[in-house]
Amino acid sequence: MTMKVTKCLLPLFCIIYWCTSSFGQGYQNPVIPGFHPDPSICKVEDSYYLVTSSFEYFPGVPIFQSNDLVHWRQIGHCLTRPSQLDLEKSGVSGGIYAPTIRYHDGIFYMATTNITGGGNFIVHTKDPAGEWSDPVWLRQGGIDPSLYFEGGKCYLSTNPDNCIYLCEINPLTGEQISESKPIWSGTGGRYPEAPHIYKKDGWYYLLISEGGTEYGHMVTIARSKFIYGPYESNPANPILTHRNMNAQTNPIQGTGHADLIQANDGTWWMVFLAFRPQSGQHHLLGRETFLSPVRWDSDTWPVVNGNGTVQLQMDVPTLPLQPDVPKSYCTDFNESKLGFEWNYLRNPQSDNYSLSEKKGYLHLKATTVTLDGTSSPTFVGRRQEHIQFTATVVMDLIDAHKNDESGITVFMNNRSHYDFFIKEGEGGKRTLVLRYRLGVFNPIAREVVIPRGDIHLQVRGDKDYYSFLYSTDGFNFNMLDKMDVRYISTETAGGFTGIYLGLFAIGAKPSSQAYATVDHFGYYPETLD
Ligand code: 6LW
Repeated sequence: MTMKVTKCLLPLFCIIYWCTSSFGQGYQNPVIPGFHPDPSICKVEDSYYLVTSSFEYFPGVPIFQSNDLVHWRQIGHCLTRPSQLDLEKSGVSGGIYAPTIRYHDGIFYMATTNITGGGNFIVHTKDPAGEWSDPVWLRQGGIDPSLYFEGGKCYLSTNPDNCIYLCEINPLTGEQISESKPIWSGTGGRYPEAPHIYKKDGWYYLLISEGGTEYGHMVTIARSKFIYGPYESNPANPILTHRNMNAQTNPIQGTGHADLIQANDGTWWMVFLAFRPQSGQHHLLGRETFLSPVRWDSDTWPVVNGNGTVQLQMDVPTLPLQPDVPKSYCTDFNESKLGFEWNYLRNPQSDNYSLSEKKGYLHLKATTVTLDGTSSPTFVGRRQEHIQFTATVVMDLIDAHKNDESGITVFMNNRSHYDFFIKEGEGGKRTLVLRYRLGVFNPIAREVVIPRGDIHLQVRGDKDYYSFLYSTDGFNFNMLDKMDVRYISTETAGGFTGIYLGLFAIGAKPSSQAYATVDHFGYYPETLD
């Protein structure tokens, strides 16, 4: 065990990267990098809480906490039990769509949609880092449920029929108390969605997104003296978009799906999603969470960062920036639980994963469920958060028979992934394989013979390629091959998610007793991209 701890501290295996923290002004976007779309935010005293969508991954709806809106720390997930989150058979970007988080009268509420089954629902808790309630289901259809509390009432908005609808509900039972009424269909952009209502200076403001979650994405706003309208559109809409000429070469694209928050010092801020194209017009990291200051004077419309565009490096005054805790990207599997960054695909079979068989090792039991279907394979992964990174895993495959396999996958979804793995051959022969799944194609790209025992598998990401390297000693790495990022990008693969780096084990036969022993896993960014 001492050996393992020492190994993990070696900079070659694990870089502990100190997040930039300062007390000056300015910050780096995205504030939560990697696949973290559809952010929603609320505040309790000096603490901010933020949730994002999670689709076919389990647990669902990661929740983050911050004191300065710039540095976010994950404190858990809202949906941790199968009774809250049934992901059975959820295919590409099934499962959990956009969540909303609100705090009212000592209770946190999170409303979201399970698109694969059940529709819109709410869970609640008094402790956002602890367990959340079982769901109460909502009658009003559409997606992107949002809650607005006022005077003992709770209003629900969603977007059935390409229009934002509003009704009154009981958020603890889900019961609908008033008829659903259409209130605004936006400025004419496709997919009016992501509604949130705020009250300011005697006006109800209705913030939505339009244009779809692609290059035409935009945030628009309307207001009314009455909650059910009529809503008048802001003449300066959209208030945030990168679809125009002034953002043509901006490395951030697809800005939309926003939520607003007023800090205790009176300043207003917007969190929203966007993506960072690479290798031409392709994005791999999914839609990420960004932050922008908002100027919102009395009785006027909100203005996002001056002209409705944002930058990676935001040179603006911030809240007092808190010194961040050092962020470790290395997992040595010494703890009794995996960190919050690790997720499963759909509802996992818990006895296929163990951290207790051998101290300091993750055991992955091979099953016949592959990465290509809609059942839950033996897979546990973390997000790619940076365009340039290196990830190294040290692992072995035990008690394997012919064609059992285990390794690391660069996984966009069940139809688009690159798999790099140890494969058991005949008579003790063992190979290392690079295989790709691109739609209906599933060929082996490369295969080499390797010795038995621990092997270091390394994936390096850059703007254009994923490179796959291996080593038997952890110092000398050989390149097996590299694969083009574009074939598994969102533009090619479709869906709403981003790349996961996943550890997996697959048995060729139901009788397989094979399991992988994972010694440690290091992920580190090469640059602060
Ligand atoms: C989400 C919708 C959207 O529900 O994408 O970009 C959908 N916005 O509001 C899935 O994330």
